[in-house]
Amino acid sequence: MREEKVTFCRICDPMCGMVATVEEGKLVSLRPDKDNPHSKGFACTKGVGMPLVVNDPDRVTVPMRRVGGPGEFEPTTWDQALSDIAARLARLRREFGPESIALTVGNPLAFTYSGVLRAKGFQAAIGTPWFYGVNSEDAASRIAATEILYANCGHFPIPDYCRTDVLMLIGANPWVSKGSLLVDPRIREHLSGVVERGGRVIVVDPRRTETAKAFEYVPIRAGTDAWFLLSILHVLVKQQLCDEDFIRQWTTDFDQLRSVVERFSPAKTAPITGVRAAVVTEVAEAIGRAKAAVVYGRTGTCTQKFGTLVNVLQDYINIVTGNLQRPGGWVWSWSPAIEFKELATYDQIHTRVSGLPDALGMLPANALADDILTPGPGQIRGMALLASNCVNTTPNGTRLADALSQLDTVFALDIYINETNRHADYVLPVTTMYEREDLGLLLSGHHIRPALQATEAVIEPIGQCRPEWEILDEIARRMGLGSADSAWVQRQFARVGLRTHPRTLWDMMLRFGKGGDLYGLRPSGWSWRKLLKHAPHGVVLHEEIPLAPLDEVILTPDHKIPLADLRIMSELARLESEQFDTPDLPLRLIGMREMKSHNSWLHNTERLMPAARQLTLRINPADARMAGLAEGENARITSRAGSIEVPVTLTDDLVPGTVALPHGWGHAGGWQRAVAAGGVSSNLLASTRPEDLEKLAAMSVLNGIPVRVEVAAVVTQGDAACPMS
Ligand SMILES: Nc1nc2c(c(=O)[nH]1)N[C@H]1C(S)=C(S)[C@@H](COP(=O)(O)OP(=O)(O)OC[C@H]3O[C@@H](n4cnc5c(=O)[nH]c(N)nc54)[C@H](O)[C@@H]3O)O[C@H]1N2
Ligand SMILES: Nc1nc2c(c(=O)[nH]1)N[C@H]1C(S)=C(S)[C@@H](COP(=O)(O)OP(=O)(O)OC[C@H]3O[C@@H](n4cnc5c(=O)[nH]c(N)nc54)[C@H](O)[C@@H]3O)O[C@H]1N2
Ligand code: SF4
Ligand SMILES: [Mo]
Repeated sequence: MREEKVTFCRICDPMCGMVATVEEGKLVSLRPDKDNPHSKGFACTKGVGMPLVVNDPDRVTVPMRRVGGPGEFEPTTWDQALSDIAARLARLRREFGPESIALTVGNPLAFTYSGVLRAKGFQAAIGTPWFYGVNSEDAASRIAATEILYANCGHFPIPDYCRTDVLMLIGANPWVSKGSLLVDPRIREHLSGVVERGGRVIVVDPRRTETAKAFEYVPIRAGTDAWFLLSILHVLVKQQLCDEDFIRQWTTDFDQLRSVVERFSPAKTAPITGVRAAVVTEVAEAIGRAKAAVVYGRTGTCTQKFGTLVNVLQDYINIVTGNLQRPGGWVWSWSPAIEFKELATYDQIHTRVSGLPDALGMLPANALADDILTPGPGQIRGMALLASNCVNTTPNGTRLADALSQLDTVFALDIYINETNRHADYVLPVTTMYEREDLGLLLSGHHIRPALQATEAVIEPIGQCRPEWEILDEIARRMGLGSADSAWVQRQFARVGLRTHPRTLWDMMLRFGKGGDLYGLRPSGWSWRKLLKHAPHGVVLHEEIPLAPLDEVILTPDHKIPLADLRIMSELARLESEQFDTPDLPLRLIGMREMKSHNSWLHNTERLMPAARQLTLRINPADARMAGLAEGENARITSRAGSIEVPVTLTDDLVPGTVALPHGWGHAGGWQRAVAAGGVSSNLLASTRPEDLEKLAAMSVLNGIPVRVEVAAVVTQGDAACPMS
């Protein structure tokens, strides 16, 4: 039988509508859903390629138990795996306390509502403070900045570009990434719309990216954004382009900020940033004079040495120009659901060895190896890896892999055996997005056009796969903890057989929210069931973001934004004493995302990894010439943390002095095509040493890493056999 089922993609933030074709219970194809009012027929190549992942013969579809060295697994039964994991974790918990067990979560977990709920519940049931994840390679600095400025780190502002006149994108490449920490499948159309309306889009990036090619481009030297933004603020202040009324009403300590930015004239910052003073002045004037303007940055500005400071400076521009929470500015979107305020913490929990801060309850994954390997109280001995490939996606994977292999018990929930979980004792097979139901609420406060969609599972689980939540529930039950529910009461009910389905809680989050039906009291509102029945293609709730009053989003005690927080002032002092030149490592390494990659996990299909595709270092011809490298030749890249070899691609897209290398390559494990594609993890060049991390959010520095690039030594057979010679 052939059926078509309406659903949506959950690989990345836009959550594009899809129509799935299912034949005899098999997902055979996906196409963009033209009737979806949110994505209106858009979907990318990764999204429509998902059937190849769902049906991938390399996928883990039965529980796997490790029987030898890394990656040596044999199939086992669910019962054996669950009993053994539960017994071993229960013993660790009894003998060494709950803090001997940690969880590490990866990005795909954020796209399974039930997985997220039960991951937090599993943590609560065990009673461990240790919940690690890739925030430290992604958004922790955004979270820290949002807390420092607005005491509201659970809800970030987004750029209201559908109504703006000037948009400055700094460290973001939405043409490829499709937008991040904002939800907008029509982002290309909306950004182009700014220019069509007579406005401007200015892209500040060390690489002339796909986005930069579509708009105005300001090249910048990697890692120097703080100086650039300070000089923009300098011009805004000097030329009296600030909104004095707004500043008076909604901020404190503007005078202090003014005296700081006075020291950063465009003439002074130009030699550091490579952005000419005239360009800085022109951009600042455009922002300052526009009716509505907004600055938006993303991973390029988050994962750098001054990541939190840079995020704060971006917001300062939005704030002092009065563009906060006004049409076309930097705004808090409207969420139809209840928000998780209790998860909104920053700097409340700290890693055990170096005391690094959490961001939204998540500890930096770059601290994992230390926290596992350092003996003493709270040492980690057991680990749950939930949709994580941290050995590849966080710095110094070699040491982390070594640390994981020394743990007493590790289990992973994944669809593949990857570089990380090949060191686990068990890899348990989970459903993909098309084998489970969902209601996309987790990013519902970040929509450019607030929308809702729910989906049933499109096909039955493949093989013996189970959804994450059922597995975590069962392990907790066998450990004698009742279930993996967050609430103690629910865990007690589960002990007597009364289990709560995660859907009940999630539905409640919607029904009690601003877009909910209040269980019948608000008939125009929505519930999960009503969405499935009356809006299977999804529903757009507002064409434009309804803006809440400022005192509902600025949650500091006086509802004012501190412009001279001590943490930021001390980062500014550190910036001013920064020695930027590193003559032995003259170039700066940045990352880059490719259309056919998604972090580390979509490299195993022919569609996305055709035979000819390979990892290369992008380098400006002038830098290549200096290094003696020609197109396609092998380069050795050396940073303070490590050294790797990759062939080069020469391109004028990069400003001289900066080189770019995609992350997520260099595979091991069960994904054979990915392994065969070769390459190496760019994160071997990044550092996990606490003194090398960004100071306020413990960000890994992944952009602006000082490196040296030279011709790779030709390795002969004899050399390879004797690496010490
Ligand atoms: N150098 C450098 N490093 C980076 C970045 C960078 O820009 N530069 N970016 C960082 C960012 S922003 C992120 S988000 C991280 C991502 O880092 P990670 O989350 O560690 O890596 P991913 O490749 O996203 O996938 C993790 C695993 O999830 C599995 N998976 C896929 N779908 C599912 C599912 O439905 N359920 C389960 N249980 N597992 C699933 C995949 O098979 C994969 O093994 O990488 C970070 N690392
Ligand atoms: N195709 C694809 N799409 C993805 C992903 C993927 O891996 N592949 N990952 C998804 C995930 S998990 C996330 S978090 C988002 C991220 O979404 P984005 O942040 O929009 O994606 P990036 O391409 O990493 O954009 C970062 C940009 O910062 C630039 N940059 C690097 N260093 C600096 C610097 O020092 N200063 C400035 N100003 N710019 C700098 C880079 O050149 C790059 O253009 O993308 C998501 N979408
Ligand atoms: S943009 Fe993201 S959500 Fe949309 S189809 Fe592509 S991968 Fe899926
Ligand atoms: Mo990410």
